[in-house]
Amino acid sequence: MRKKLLFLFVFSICNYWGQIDYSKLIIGRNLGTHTFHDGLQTRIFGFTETLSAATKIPGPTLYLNSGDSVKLDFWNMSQGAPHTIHLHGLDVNQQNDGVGMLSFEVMHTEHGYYYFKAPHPGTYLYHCHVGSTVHLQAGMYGLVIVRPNDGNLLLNWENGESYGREFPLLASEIDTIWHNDTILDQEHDMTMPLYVPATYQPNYFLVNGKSGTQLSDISNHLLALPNEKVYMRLANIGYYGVRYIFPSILEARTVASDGRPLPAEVVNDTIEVLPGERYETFLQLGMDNSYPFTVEHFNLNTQVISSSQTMVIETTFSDVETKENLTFGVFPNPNNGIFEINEALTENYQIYSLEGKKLKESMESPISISDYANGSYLLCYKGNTLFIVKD
Ligand SMILES: [Cu+2]
Repeated sequence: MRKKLLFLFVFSICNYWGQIDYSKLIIGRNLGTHTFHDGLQTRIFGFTETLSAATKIPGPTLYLNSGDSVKLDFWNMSQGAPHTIHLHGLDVNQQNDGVGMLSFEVMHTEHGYYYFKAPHPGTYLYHCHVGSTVHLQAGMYGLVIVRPNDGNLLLNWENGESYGREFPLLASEIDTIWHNDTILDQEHDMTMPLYVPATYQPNYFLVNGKSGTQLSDISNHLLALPNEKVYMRLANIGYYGVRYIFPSILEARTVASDGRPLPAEVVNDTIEVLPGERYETFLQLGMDNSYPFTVEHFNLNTQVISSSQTMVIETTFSDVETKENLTFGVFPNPNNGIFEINEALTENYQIYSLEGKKLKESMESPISISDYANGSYLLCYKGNTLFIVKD
């Protein structure tokens, strides 16, 4: 009996660690340059995926599937300070949690493995935990996104709600005085203060590493198809609060926080994301060309808003990334105007002209556009938009 138990124990251990579903090399570096919207350049620390890649704010997003056994192979190529990877919000054990004194630090030219399971779909963070807030402020942070277990790109969790496209937004800020004078000029001084100073006064406010006029610049518009339902993954890794204010027409519904579904969705156009928090919010786009929204950074002690910036969701028929994993398709190609959706209909579909006029809303199957003029139309179903052509 005892032998059998021992065998089972050894087998289950081997099985647990033997099957790595997701393995990734991450490199920590102390040499990077960040350019702000006004042209100011500052040195940063950061994470990259390859030795030749430039260090950027934020670091690479890690995309996992729920249930994955994950191995991160972390190399410190920093020319000095030790680094770690703290997996913020993920249920990892202490050894793999990346809090230096409680697990391990990775020294210069050395590497270490982080192992964990990712059972809950959602939005998470990772950052270096050395000096607690100090290396983080220097630029060592990024997002972890856990998808449903089948890797579905367009569903928030198993048996969850589908969407046409997602936009992860990671907010942060930089006080260039503290950043340069305290952190980067004294990076080898282990007596430097490990907390956010009372004089902390960020002068650059970032979302996905972009600041100021960059955020509303056309090159940084978030592109979607008309009528898509989009999923915002709103995260904050700064020390200020962040407030997103969406236009009411987008019917913002927040359905998850910190990697767990909320007991009930919260319908509110304003979503506050405090340091370390993550929220997941649906927006229903219409046929307008653009949907500007506001992002504010505010001081947590005084509530004073230090920055108010505009970002834009733009609807377009071109330049939108192709979807590799659309949740539905149609057959046959509807060039004679009669076709079906390749799954049992559970809700209405809508057909729009390219000018945005709704031509039909129905659950009728097969779908007929045979009495429409030849040309392209949009078929919207479960938050996804598909082009259909009658010729
Ligand atoms: Cu570090």
